[in-house]
Amino acid sequence: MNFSIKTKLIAFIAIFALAFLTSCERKAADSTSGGNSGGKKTVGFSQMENNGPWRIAETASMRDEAAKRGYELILTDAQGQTSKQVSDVEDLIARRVSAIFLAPREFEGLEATLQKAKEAKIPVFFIDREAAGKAGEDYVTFIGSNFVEEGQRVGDWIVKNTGGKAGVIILEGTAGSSVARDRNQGFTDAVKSSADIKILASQPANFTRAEGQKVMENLIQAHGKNITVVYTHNDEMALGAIAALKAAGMNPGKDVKVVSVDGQKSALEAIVAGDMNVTVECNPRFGPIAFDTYEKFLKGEQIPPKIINQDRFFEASNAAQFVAEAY
Ligand code: GYE
Repeated sequence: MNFSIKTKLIAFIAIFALAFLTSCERKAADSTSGGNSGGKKTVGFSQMENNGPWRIAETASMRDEAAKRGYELILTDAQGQTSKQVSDVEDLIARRVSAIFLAPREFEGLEATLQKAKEAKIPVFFIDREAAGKAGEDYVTFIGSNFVEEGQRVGDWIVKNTGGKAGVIILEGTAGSSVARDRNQGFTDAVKSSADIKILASQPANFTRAEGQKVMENLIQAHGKNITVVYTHNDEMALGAIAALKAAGMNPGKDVKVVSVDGQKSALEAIVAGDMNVTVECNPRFGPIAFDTYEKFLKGEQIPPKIINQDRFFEASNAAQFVAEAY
C-alpha cells in the first residue's frame, strides 16, 4: 500500500514536470519565431520618411488597418535616407516578421536586402513606389498608382488648356525614385508633339514644400515672365511654387498654370481658391489593399505582379466636393 502511494506520487510529479517543460519549450519557440506575438501576427512596414501630408496619411492608413485586423505592426522610418531604409529592412528581417510592406525611396539599392528577405522566407510587398527586382521572385507584387499615366493626364490637360503654347517649369520629386522618373516621362510624352510647349527648366526639389519654394525662386530669377506653366511631381512642391510665384508678384492659377499630382487637402483648397489648376489623385491610403493582398497571398491565391490604383482628377469644377474627405 505504501509502495503504491509512493509510485503514484512519483508518477504525478513526473507528469507535472513533463507538462512544465513542454510549456517552457513552447514559450521559447514563440519568442524566437518573432512572426507571432501573443497570438498576433507581426508584420513590418518600412516607410521612407514622414515629411508631408501624403506620407503621414499613408503611415496612418497602414497603422489603422493593422490594428483593425489584429496585426502587430513594426513601423520604421528611414528619414529620407536610402541607406537607413536598407538597415531598417534588415532589422525587420532579423526580427523575423511574417511579412514586410516596403515603400522604397529609390529604385536602386535594395537588391541585396530583398535577397536576404527571400533567404529568410519573408514575403515583401512594395507599396507606393517601385524598386528593382522581379515580381513573384524578389518581391510579391507592387501596389500603387500608374505614375506614367498621372504625368500624361497632367500633360494632356496642359496641351488642351494652353492652346499648345507654354513655357514650362518642372519641379521633380526625389532623384532616383521610380515615381519622379515616371511622372516626368508621362508628362514629357504628352507635350512633346506640341512644338510651342517649351520646357524651360526641370529640376529636383525632393517632394518637399520648402525645396519647391526655393528652387522656384531661383527659376523665377532665371526665366521670369516666360514661365506660364509649373508642373510639380507632388502637391507639396506645388504649394511651395505658389508661394514663390506670389512673392515675385506673379499670378499662380491664372497667368501661370500650376498643375500637380496627389490630391491632398491643402492642394484642393488651393484649387478652390484659384491659385492652382489641377491635381491628379495619387491615393496614399494603402492599408486596406496592402493587407487584403497579404491575406490573399497567405491563402495561396495567385497575386498579379502589379496592382494598380485608380486615380481621380481634381480641378476647379469638382475640387470643393472632395476637400472634406482629403488628407
Ligand atoms: O506623390 C509624394 C510622396 O511615392 C507616390 O511620394 C509617392 C509620392 C507622392 O512623397 O507626395
